[in-house]
Amino acid sequence: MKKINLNGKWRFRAIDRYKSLPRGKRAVTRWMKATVPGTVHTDLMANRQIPDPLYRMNENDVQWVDQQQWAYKREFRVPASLLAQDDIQLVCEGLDTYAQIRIDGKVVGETSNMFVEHRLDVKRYLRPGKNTIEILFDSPSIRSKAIEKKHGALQVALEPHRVYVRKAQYSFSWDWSPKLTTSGVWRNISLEAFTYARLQHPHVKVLTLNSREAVVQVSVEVERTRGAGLSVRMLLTSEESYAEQTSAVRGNTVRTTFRIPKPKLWWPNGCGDQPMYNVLFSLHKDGEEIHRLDVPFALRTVKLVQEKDSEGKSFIIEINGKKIYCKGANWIPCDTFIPRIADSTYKTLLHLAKDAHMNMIRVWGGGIYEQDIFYTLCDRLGLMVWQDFMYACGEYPEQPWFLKRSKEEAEKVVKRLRNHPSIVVWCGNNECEYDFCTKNPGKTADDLRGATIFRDILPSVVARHDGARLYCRSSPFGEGFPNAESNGTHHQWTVWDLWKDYKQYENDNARFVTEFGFQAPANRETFDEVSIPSDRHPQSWFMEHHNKKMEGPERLFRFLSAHYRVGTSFDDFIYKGQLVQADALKCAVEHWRRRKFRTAGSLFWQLNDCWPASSWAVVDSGLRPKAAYYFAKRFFAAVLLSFKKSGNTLEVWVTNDALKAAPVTLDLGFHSFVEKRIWAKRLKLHVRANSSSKVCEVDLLRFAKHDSARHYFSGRLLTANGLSSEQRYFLLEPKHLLLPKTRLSTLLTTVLTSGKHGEWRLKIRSTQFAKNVRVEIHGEDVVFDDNYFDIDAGDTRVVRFRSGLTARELKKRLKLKWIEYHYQP
Ligand code: BMA
Repeated sequence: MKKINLNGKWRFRAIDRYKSLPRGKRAVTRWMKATVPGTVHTDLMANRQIPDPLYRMNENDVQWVDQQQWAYKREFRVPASLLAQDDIQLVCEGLDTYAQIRIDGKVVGETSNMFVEHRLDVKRYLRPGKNTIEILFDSPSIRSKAIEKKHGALQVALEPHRVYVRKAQYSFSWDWSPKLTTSGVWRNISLEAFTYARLQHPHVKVLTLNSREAVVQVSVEVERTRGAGLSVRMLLTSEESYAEQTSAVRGNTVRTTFRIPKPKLWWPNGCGDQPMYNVLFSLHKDGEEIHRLDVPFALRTVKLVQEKDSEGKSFIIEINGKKIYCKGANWIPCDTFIPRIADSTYKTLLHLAKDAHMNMIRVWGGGIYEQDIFYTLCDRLGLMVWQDFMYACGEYPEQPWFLKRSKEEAEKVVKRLRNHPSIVVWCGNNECEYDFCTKNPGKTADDLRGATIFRDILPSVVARHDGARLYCRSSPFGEGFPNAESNGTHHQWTVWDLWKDYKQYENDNARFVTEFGFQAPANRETFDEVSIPSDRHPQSWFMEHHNKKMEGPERLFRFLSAHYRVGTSFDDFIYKGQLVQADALKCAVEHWRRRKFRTAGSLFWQLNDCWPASSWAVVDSGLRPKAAYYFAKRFFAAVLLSFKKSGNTLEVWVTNDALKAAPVTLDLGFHSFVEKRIWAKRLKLHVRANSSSKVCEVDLLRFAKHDSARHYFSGRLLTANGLSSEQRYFLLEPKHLLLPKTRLSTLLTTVLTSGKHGEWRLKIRSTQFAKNVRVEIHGEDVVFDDNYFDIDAGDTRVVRFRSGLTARELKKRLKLKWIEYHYQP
């Protein structure tokens, strides 16, 4: 196998065909420098032809970009030795989207699906020496609108023509995404040449698995041009095991079975390790290796438990025979311009997810089938992946050409991703049936245009080419109404979207919640990067532009005013706005975790963002966590303490996600804001493995004589590993609490100074009760081990972080903020 990489320096220009340019703007038809992989927008930016579309309101001024056709070209040299090979393929891992590919002026292929790899046979077009490749991109919007005109508009949320084009749907705008419809060579491009044969589509499938033995079926397809005497060697390795088999190539597939004694199982984060195995496939011709593929995999089983019960039917994911409560978040593409996303962005986000005790990430259906690094990291970090197919919020065409494209896409995607142990669910789409049935009362999911794809095509592709994972028709989906609470999966959007406040979450008894969420502004530094000082007001045009939800900005105030005192300071708006989001997600998750396993999953909307905005993300596009991220670290804790008010009783619950029982100590307290503790109680408990139960009740009437604006309850749960969970219960909304004036003093110490980043410990002491203390190192992006926490009167709190700054610098830049009402007793 020989490879010529065609990434790197290209040239590009507009083709003067569509004239819809803004007045005064001339088409950019001279050749300019381009970078591949990339997008037209990022190349135009690099050539100073457009300003940064994410800055201020620039998005509005660059809408002409996707109304043009664009040409990309480069030259490359073909050595004679390459032409001597049997077959030469142009491998385009991703073309966005309507592309015509030419070599030396001759059309070698046309593509119309950005999600999949295209391989084109190009040998007959190549000459020894210099060759030119040119790729012409048609306007995705103009093209899809023309197709829509021909075939008719479907019932679709947002831009309706988008469903006709197999392209990331958020790129046509979403309720968190700007409308920046991209084009370009967005993944690697290369030439691959081979003689006799090459390997493709490896598959490692776990047939049976128990503690004594795993049986795995290993197969690979062989694409052949000619030749006898071919064989495939399959070498299975792990830290301890080694096994090998060689098979002669007869048909198109080579298959064998391996038995692995004492298998090491792959577990979701929090339940065990993620040991990986590997199969090395090597193809030999007359004893000489001509191609090899290396395939990491892991051993685990997935089962969905759907059993009838008093509430309807369960929806529980079992891994290796153990029920797993799924904790996590929804994932969207982490930039408007995907090719510029660095690997480090994936690492940062997924490590943040793991550190917050998440074990599942849902790749949402309006984005992309993610880059390889995403799945590799999820495999290693124990993050189960709920993988949607890329269809969202609408009907989809059912013309034969579209169904064919859907099937081919699914086959390529499943074959590409099926060896990743992290992927546990394939899901047909996002909200198509739910949207349709809501808008068309009396109709069923089968009446949806596109049902053929989600009901028939996708599950049969999954069964045929994978066969070891779950398939769900949509998220949400279940029997009866697609968003029923009694069975299947559920999206909870009454709260926030329909303007209801978060306490309503406690009335939702869904079986597995794949979406619910609450908006909050991004962090100050993230907005600062794309704004000017006059933009930095909660109600500026900028802030409204950077919130894509209809009436999103208004809702931020509605919920802020329900819980916190409202001012117009920008910083206060961000700080408190983030606290409302954090409180909301906490309320929901704690409720659903108490219901374990009647509710068996809580995935909030959304982990990340694609641009600087007010949105449902808990980590903003600058990769800066919002308050809700730190709350998630606490509400997803393996052993969680939570309070639930029921009449005049405060129920105390312990939820244990560990697969082991745990002895714990529970400390309860009742405090005033200015004294340490008025009442205390200690309980020694034994919490069962993988369970949730009410461990005691506190009679609130006993405390009725104390002013509810000045007192609160606290709880601390200690396991053998130390503090596992901590809670406070306030009798009133924060806006009505009579919080005292307090003084916070700090002490900074080094834990470790070796390496690039020193490790620091910051002790914070508060004279009186301090609510939601935010620690910040001004101008430095620091992720703390905890933040936005409360400190009881006279108590000390320690936070840890890493930073390369000196102690002097850190002290200078240290800023603390908390809810100050300056109430003087
Ligand atoms: C659901 C998602 C997304 C959307 C989000 C927030 O509908 O599936 O389509 O962005 O809610 O409104």
